[in-house]
Amino acid sequence: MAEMKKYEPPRVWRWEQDREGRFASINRPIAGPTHDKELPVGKHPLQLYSLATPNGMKVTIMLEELLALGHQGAEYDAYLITIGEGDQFGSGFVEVNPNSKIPALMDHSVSPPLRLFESGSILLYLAEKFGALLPSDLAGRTECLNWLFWQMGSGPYLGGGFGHFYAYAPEKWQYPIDRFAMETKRQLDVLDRQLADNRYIAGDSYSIADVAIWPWYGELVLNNVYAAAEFLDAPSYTHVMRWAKEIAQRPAVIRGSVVNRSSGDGAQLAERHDAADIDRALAAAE
Ligand SMILES: N[C@@H](CCC(=O)N[C@@H](CS)C(=O)NCC(=O)O)C(=O)O
Repeated sequence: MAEMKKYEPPRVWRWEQDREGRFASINRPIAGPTHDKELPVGKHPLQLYSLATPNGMKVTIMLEELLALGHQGAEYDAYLITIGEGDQFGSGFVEVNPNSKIPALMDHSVSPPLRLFESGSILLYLAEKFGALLPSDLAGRTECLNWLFWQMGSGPYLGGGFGHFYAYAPEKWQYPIDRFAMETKRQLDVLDRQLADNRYIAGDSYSIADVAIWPWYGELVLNNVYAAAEFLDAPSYTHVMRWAKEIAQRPAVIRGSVVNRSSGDGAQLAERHDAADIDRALAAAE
């Protein structure tokens, strides 16, 4: 194991722009745009600016689920935001999401158009707009939102914590990997216990809780995130595994997962403007 370098924090932290690391070229301690760039606007009511990371997949899966349910108002154009090249710091993107992170959505079906950022806010907005994937009774709705917000709070320990130090950091350091593997396994156990008694995360029906949680925790146990399934002993979470495999088969999940994907194995579709774009991308990958 590599020793962690001894570090004496200075009195005031300063930004060293030449620091090493996979995200060193895009990480900044300041907000706001770095360059002027307008966003394209297509023909549909919903305009998505995103990338097929787990956070991005939540929204494309949700939109494909809504279309599968027959909600034509959920038609969307999806444009690629390449975060590794800093597209999230373009002026047009920052106007939609001042936090400079994908996914970001504009709803042009209302006047004036509405901006949406934070995947949880986007899922809740779409669920309410179309009356879908969110139980309408108080108890069901509350439990669904408990789990939606659980994902928003827990995900950064998996992504920014475990995933960063296990897969992306310049060296493998035991201290942060131990700390975040412990927390990630605890979270998987939380889900496993919930899914032991429930078919879906929030009960008997598939909901935005599943849409939010699957791209992170389902994909993690299926070994599609961080190549860490063996390290975390994913097969031991039998209920999470059962649920992850079931969700992975849903046509809307298969369709939504390829949108705004421009690298990696399997089907890719940088931009989506209608259903046939996805059909073509899936057919080409067969
Ligand atoms: N809490 C946010 C997290 C979004 C997020 O972290 N997006 C990442 C990609 S998965 C991103 O855009 N990173 C670019 C950056 O940090 O500059 C959400 O759920 O929407």
